[in-house]
Order: sequence, then C-alpha cells, then structure tokens
Amino acid sequence: MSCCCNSPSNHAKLNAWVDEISVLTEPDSIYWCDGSKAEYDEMVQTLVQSGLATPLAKRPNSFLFRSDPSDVARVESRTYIASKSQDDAGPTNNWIDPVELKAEMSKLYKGSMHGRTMYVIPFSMGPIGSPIAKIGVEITDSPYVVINMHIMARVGTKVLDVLGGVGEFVPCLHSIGKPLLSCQDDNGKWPSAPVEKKYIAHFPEEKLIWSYGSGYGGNALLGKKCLALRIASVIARDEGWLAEHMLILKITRESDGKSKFIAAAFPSACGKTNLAMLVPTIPGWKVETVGDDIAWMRPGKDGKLYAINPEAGFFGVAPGTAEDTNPNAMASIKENTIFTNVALTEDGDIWWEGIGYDAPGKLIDWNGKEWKQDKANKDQKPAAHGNSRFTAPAKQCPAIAPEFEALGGVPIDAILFGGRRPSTIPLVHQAKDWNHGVFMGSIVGSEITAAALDLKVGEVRRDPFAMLPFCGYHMGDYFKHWIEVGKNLPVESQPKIFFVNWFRKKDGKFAWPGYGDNSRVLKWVFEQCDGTGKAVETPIGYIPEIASFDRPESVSVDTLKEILSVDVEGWKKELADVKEKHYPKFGAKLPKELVDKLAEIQKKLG
Ligand code: O2Y
Ligand code: MN
Repeated sequence: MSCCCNSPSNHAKLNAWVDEISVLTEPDSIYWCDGSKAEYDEMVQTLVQSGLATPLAKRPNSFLFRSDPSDVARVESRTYIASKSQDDAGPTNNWIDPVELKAEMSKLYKGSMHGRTMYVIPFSMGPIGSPIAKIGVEITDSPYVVINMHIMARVGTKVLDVLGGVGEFVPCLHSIGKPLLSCQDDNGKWPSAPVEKKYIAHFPEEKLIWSYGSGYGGNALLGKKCLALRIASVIARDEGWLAEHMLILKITRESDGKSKFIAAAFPSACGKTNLAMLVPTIPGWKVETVGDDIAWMRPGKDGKLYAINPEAGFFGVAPGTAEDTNPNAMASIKENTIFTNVALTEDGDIWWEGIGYDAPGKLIDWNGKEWKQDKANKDQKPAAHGNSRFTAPAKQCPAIAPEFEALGGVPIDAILFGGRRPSTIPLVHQAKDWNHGVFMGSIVGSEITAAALDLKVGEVRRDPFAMLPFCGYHMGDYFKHWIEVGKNLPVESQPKIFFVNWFRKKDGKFAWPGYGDNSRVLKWVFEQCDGTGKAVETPIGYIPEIASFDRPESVSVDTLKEILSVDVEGWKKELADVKEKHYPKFGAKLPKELVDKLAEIQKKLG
C-alpha cells in the first residue's frame, strides 16, 4: 500500500482519501488524532499560546474561545443537499447540483490548508462497537474542532481498530478556509472565511460531507448535525431505521423501580437539554439523561424501537442555563469544558445572561470588549452571544443514565413532539395510533414572536419532526418513511406518541410553570405507557383526566382545565393552515395517510 500520509491505519480507501485531500489542500503537515488525553492537553496548550483560548481559573481544565462575529451559528442559507436530482432534496432544502458544487468547492479547497496542520479525526457516532453506531473520519485544519470532537464523539485509535482495513466510514472534509502565508499566524483571531464563501455541503448518494469557511458548531463539528442527522437520515431511510433530532430520557417510578424511556423532538432552542436533564418536582420520580439532541432508533428483534445517543457530549446553549433552570447542566460544566462566545469575569470564570445572578464587576464580553451590567439600559447589548455554547462531556452530567453507553440502545416507550405554541395546542395530548403520531410530528412548529420576512407575528413556523434544517432528503419521503417504520413494528410494541406544549399563555403570561413541573406531564405519559393512566378521548387524541392529573399548586384548576381542553375553533384554524399552507409544499410526495388523518380530525371537530 502506498501512502504518504504517515497513516496508522491499514484502510486503503481511507489512506487514499487522506492522500487525495492533502494534495488538494496542501497542509504543512498531517496529524492523525489518537484521541488521548495527552493529545487534548497539548492541543489546548497550543491554542492558549496562540491567544485563541483563555484558561478559566475558576473551572479546572476549562477554556474560553471567542469566535469571529461573522461565525457564530449554523448558517442554513449556506447549507446544501447536493443530491443528483433536485426532487430528492425536496422543497425544504437548499439544493445544488453536486458536480457544480464540487467544482466550486474544489477551487476553494485548493491550497486552503497552507501554513496549517491537517488533522485526521477517526470518530464513532455511538458507543464504540455498538451495532447501531456509525464511523466517520473528519479531516480538518482547525485544532478547535479537534478538541470539541474529543468531547462530542468517541475519537482516535480505538475507532481505527473497529474500522479495520475495509470497514465503512463517512468521509467528512472541513477547512476553515483561511490559508496562512509563510511566517503568518492567526494573531489570536478566530480564522474563518466570509459568509459568501461558506459551504456546508452534503452529498447523500456518496454519503459524503464537505464543509468550508466556518469553524463554528454545527458547521464544523461534522459528526453532529451533518453526519448524525442529515447523512444519517438518508442511511436510516435506506436501512429501515430513524435518525432523529430528539433527546432521550429515562424516567423511573421509585416506588416499584419501573422505568420508561422517552424520546422527544422539539425545534432548536425549545428546551431539549432542559427536559433531558429535568429534576422532577414530584416526589418519588427520577429522570436520567441518555441524550439531549440526537437519537438513532432501530427496530429490534422483539419489535421494539431501540435508541442510542450517537454523541458523547453536550453542545448546549449557554444563555438561560442556570442553577434553578438546569442544575444538572450547571454541574456538567464545572470542569473539562470548552466555552465559546460567553463573557469572562475578572476572576477567570464565565457569565451569561440568565445564569441566575448579576454580572460580577467588570466583564469582557464575547467580542473581547469591557462590559459592565447596566440594568437601567434596556438596549444594552448582551455580554454573551445568544448562541454562545458550552461543550461538556456527557459523563460529567450527574443525571447521566447508566444506559448511556448501552451498545444495543434503550427500548423507547414514548415519543414526544412539541414546539412553542402560546395558544390552541394543549399541554399534552396523545395520538390514537402510529399514523396519528406521524401526523403530529408532521405539523410541529413554533409561533413566531417577531415579524420575519416570510411570516407575520402569530403565524406558525412549521418545523416537521424538528427536522426541517436536518433532513437530508425530501420531507414528503421522510413522512412516508416514518409510516413504513410504524408498519414494521407490531402495534403493541410501537412507542406511544404524544404532543406537548409547555408554552401556552394566559393573559400574556405562561400558564404552565415548565422545567421541573414538566415531570407531571412525563408521569402521565409514563402511566399511559403502563396502562394505568386516566385519559379522556377527544377529536384530537387522548387528553389527561383533570381530576387525576398531578397539578402543581401554582396552577389553578381552571387554568389546568383551560390548557387541557380542546380549543375547537383554534384547531379548525390550525388544520386549515396545515391543509392550505403547510401540506401543499410537499406536493405529490405527501403521504395519503396524512391527508386522510387530517380529514378525519377535521370531520370529528365538526
Ligand atoms: O449554532 C450551532 O452551530 C449549533 S446548533 C445546535 C447545537 C446543539 C444542539 N442543537 C443545535 C440545533 O440547532 O438544533
Ligand atoms: Mn439540536
């Protein structure tokens, strides 16, 4: 085997790919990541010396990074599904011809790693050796990406061992798009390319990912949204399983030790991490975390759906995370954590809006400027960026479930869908059957609170299955795939499906306290799965019986009745919106089963 890339692997295809990319991108050197702690520590020290990372005196082995203000979040407008046919990408993805895109991106990649090291990161999405896991290899010129991948995935030599000489892997190519001239360095500044040169590209037929120009989050940590959702959703369709934007939690009734596993899909920034790490307010119940963002669910031999969390860490939104909203997240980030775009305190700690206490003294904001809290100034710019993040190992979460590493996954008893819906949608309702559940998933959305280009305030931005930005193929085919997966599970083994809404408003205020009190809804879900729940049948599905529902003191019986009732007029409008505006987008690929379900509910509502 000829290889110029000093590879520790005997995988000919992998070595050939690494060779090919090094010829294209012209790095100064190539480094194969072994995944060791020594490697992590050394890389972080180099980042500190270069001025990109700031050690945090108050948090052992933790570091702060500030990205370029133009590189702070996923860029959906630059995210592409480059399938051969536009129809396969569907109406909700940016499609681009793969041949054209490759030609364009190859020009950008030419020499893009000049003056930099090219890192090769073998990684496993899912516990190493799990039959549900998949292997990827990310090539990147960003050491920030390497250290984040160390936390977010299982990386290094142990992955190469599983891959062997002929194993399958998803090639993930990443370059920040900032080659260095000789004797240049980054000068302590976050390197990235301007937005018009950024591309986050997926080639579903080849199961290939190319990302250029961004060093941030989902654009650059390619195991997460790119592999574990966009490419995995295509693999899952072809192999008969589900790759979903879902948290996974375990809920246990301590009186008899019975547990249920629940997966839940909410659009981005709707509190998945908080629900995954919930501390129940009802005595006798325990919630443990399996995952906070992604679930891979496969039918098992017993007809149940088995789920793994393909990730090894949390890439959580910092603002709003506090001791009283999510104590488990706060405990998870005490040490060994990477912070990006949060504020820095004088004594070497982090701070962000909604952390639960005032900013101590003078801070350095996420732009690197001095910042002092001025509560009287309503226009004061936040100290932490709204999409600032922590990257923390999942094992540091005090509530991590023992099944987090279960090779065969956990059997899913219930699936929840939800969004931010101030009106109409009740606190919780249950689907009558699998296809009704698929219907619920297909209409997920959040009401918009500020005017946007495409929608007015109060209109619902639909985000089916919370997968709109993450489905690697036509959403109509994706709905069909969900229906097919259900058909292949015996009815008695299918997870029960629910729709939850923590965000109902009454007189302009939230009617439901949320957070730990959401355990009351989970308790009802548990009991419905257990056959002991008390429910009332309505045209939209089953709703909890008011008298037996575990109501928090802060919610009056009248309010509970209101948020657990069917708003018939609201639902008629909801379904008209689905029928007239949402469903027509999917054209002929919209499954008949969903059209029929819509008509059935409309008829029942009268
Ligand atoms: O902005 C980014 O790059 C991160 S987006 C993200 C990160 C963690 C979990 N979920 C999301 C998301 O957008 O759904
Ligand atoms: Mn997410």
